Amino acid sequence: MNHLSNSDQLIVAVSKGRILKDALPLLAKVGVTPLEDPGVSRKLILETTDPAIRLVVVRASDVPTYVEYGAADVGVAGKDTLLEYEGDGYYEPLDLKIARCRLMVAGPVAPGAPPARLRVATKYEHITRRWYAEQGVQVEVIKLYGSMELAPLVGLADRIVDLVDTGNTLKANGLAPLEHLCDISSRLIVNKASMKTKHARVTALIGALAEAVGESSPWSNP
Ligand code: PRT
Ligand code: MG
Repeated sequence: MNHLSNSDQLIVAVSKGRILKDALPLLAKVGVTPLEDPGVSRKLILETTDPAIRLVVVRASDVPTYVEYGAADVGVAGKDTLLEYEGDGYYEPLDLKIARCRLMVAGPVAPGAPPARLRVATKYEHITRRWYAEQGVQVEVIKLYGSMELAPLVGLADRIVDLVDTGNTLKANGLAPLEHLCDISSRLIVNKASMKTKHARVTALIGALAEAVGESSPWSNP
């Protein structure tokens, strides 16, 4: 049985950090502004100016989990996070075109002789394995949780797979971009059950956001 009182309420999970920073102005355009500053408030669930929408601000890599399990109806997450998550328990109806960057292989500007088997350090273990498997290249993938750029400098890895925006971080560490895996931006994702049970609310939000990002055909492609 559905909780009828909940059928009109949406919970939106947004990645904290830079995605939240870019998502807040977009949400404001569709009438959704948190009543308390998420940067200051200690509350984990924030009421917004839309009485039917509440925000939860969570770690980037947790957004698809919240949405897949229906703890949030809708989420905002980087395509990098979604590709790494490898789940299909949600729809991905809209490219929000925020927090854009590129996922790249990078390595030292002046590399030594290449080893028989490259060691690649990354936070994106699955994406990296798939990428090199597609090329038929055998690599050793070393999972890191941050500061990938450090790995080649201290001999932990020959390459890294990381996000690049301006390229300044690579440059500052004597690294250069070598291969482009894909372009990244943040996406709107939707819980599959919510799409049915809260259809009107969910599609209204998708439509409003689509318009806000200049997308003409809102919900054409479930
Ligand atoms: O805390 P947690 O580990 O969960 O996440 P996080 O600290 O990585 O979160 P945050 O706030 O950095 O946001 C991560 C999300 O923002 C990513 O999943 C992307 O979808 C998006 N995004 C967009 C970026 C960048 N651009 C970006 N440039 N995330 C990270 N970077 C980093 C990159 O990893 C590198 O260290 O910025 C550096 C490169 O920037 P440039 O300008 O020097 O090239
Ligand atoms: Mg962080």
